[in-house]
Order: sequence, then C-alpha cells, then structure tokens
Amino acid sequence: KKLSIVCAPFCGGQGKGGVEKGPRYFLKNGLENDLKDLGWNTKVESPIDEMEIMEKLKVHTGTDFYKNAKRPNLVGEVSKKIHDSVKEVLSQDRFPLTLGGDHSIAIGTVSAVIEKYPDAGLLWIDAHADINTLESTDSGNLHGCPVSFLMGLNKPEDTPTALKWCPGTLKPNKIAYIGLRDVDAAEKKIIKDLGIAAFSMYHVDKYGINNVIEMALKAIHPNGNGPVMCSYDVDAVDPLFVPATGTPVRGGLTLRESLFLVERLAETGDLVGLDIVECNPNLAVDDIHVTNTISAGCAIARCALGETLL
Ligand code: DIR
Ligand code: MN
Ligand code: MN
Ligand code: MN
Repeated sequence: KKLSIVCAPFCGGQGKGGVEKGPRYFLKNGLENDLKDLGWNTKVESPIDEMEIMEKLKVHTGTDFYKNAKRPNLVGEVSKKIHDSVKEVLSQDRFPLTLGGDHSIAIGTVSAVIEKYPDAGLLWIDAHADINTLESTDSGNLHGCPVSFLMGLNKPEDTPTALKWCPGTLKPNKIAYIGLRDVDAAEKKIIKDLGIAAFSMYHVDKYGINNVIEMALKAIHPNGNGPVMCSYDVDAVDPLFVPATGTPVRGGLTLRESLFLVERLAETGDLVGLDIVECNPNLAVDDIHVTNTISAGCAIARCALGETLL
C-alpha cells in the first residue's frame, strides 16, 4: 500500500483567495501520519510552486481571458503540471491523493487517471456539476468547467492553447454525480442530452445514500467492478459541517453520508484516485469553522483510504 499526496495549492479557477491553503492545512492537521497509521507508505509531491503561481495569478487576472472565462492559460498550465505529477505517481504504482486547491485541478488528476486506466469511471461528488463549457459559463470561473474539458465538450478551435493538452476522452456513461443541488440551466441540459447519471440531493433523500452509491457505481461499471476515480468537492457536504468553502449551498450531505460514500468506495477495493478540493480556510468566520472544514476533509481522505469505525 503506497500513496502520494499531491499538493495542488491553486485558486485561479475561481475568484476567492485562500483555497490554495488547503494542502497546507490538511498536512498541518496530521493527514500524512494518519494515513501512515492506516498502513500506507506515504510521500508528498508538490508539483506547483505556490509562490510562483500566486505571482502569475496577479499577471493573469485581467489579461488572461477566453471569451468570459477567466485565466484559461494559467488553469491550463497548472492542471498540466498536476496531470504530469499524478501520472508519475501512478507509474510508480502509488495511489494519487490530490489536495486542492479549487476544482479546476481535476482537469489534471482525472485525465491522468484515465490515461492509466482507460475504463475508469468517475464519481464527481459535489453540490455543483462543474460541466459548464466555455460557451455556457456565466461566472467565467473555470472550476465550474473541468468536466467539460475532461469530456471534450469544448470545440478544439474554441479551446485555449494552454488547455489543448487535455485529451477529453471521458465518455458520458463513465461519469456519475452525487450531491448535486446547484446546477445551472445550461448544465442541466448537457447532463440530460448526454444521459449522464446524476444523483442530486433529491435522490439521496428519496433512495438513501446506500442505494445512491450502489446506483452510481452500477452506472459507471454496469458489469460489476472496474477502476473508480473520485473527485470530491467538499461543498457536497452541508455547510453546517463544511462551512469554509467558496460556494456553499445549504441542504447538502450530512457528515455521515459524506463519509459513508467513501467508506463504501474503500470497501470495493476499486478506488484508483481521489481528489479533495475547495477547502478555503480564509472563508471561515472563526477557528471552529476552519477546524470543522479541515477535519471533515481529512476524514473523507482517511475513510476513502481504509479507516473503518470498527
Ligand atoms: C457555477 C458554480 N455553476 C459556475 N459552480 C461551482 O460558476 O459555473 N462549482 N461553484 O464548484
Ligand atoms: Mn497525458
Ligand atoms: Mn462545488
Ligand atoms: Mn466542484
């Protein structure tokens, strides 16, 4: 059991500073040792230089646009570095646990996992669908767009140069969403038209979290098992438990539901990669909010990587 924690301290996929502090806070909370205690041989990778990126952010903000999408070239550059790091980690037969940063970094992590495991299914756990295209995005924030790049939904002639490296091979029948409750009209249309499996909070309430995760796994691997990549946006969890995040939406997963999901994934033995993104300590109103948010994020990592209650 070997894993690498890939630090992705990047905030350029959205507008709120502080989300780049995620990896530092997770590590300060003792995550690496906790994973060692679970029997993992651990390493920490830092493929992007946080100081350098924060400097570049100043230059790119206000100059780097594609239509109304903000900082596409910086997002492209950073996500490529994350991609290369995750690929290297996978080539060493280590499990990639990537700590964001905002969700735009998943362009790098998910594409790298798919290159290693072409039949991998993607579980996207999030209040948001993050499937806006450069055409459909209202906010212009690229953390709302990674799935469209992973799927190749943006026309090649419409793709910013620095994002052209992303293969865009993810098929609609290889994605399942869990936790959705704030989906843009254009995103709803894309999800419907492509027939993507999407379990909103309505479905969690209707069927229960246990049935929802089974249905989601069935959707990406109809014949049973197969590699699963999980990209976990902590805003899927209700802001009561995870308040320090950029775009909180009430009515989310309970803390137990959010952990049950990954406990079940660990149990399948099929998990091949995990991202935990969008923890922003700057957005907490007090220290308890920081602690709650970071400890929930760390618990998601531990449960996905084998921690059990008994
Ligand atoms: C919105 C919000 N759909 C957007 N997305 C967020 O900006 O495209 N994703 N917050 O995490
Ligand atoms: Mn590649
Ligand atoms: Mn989200
Ligand atoms: Mn997200």
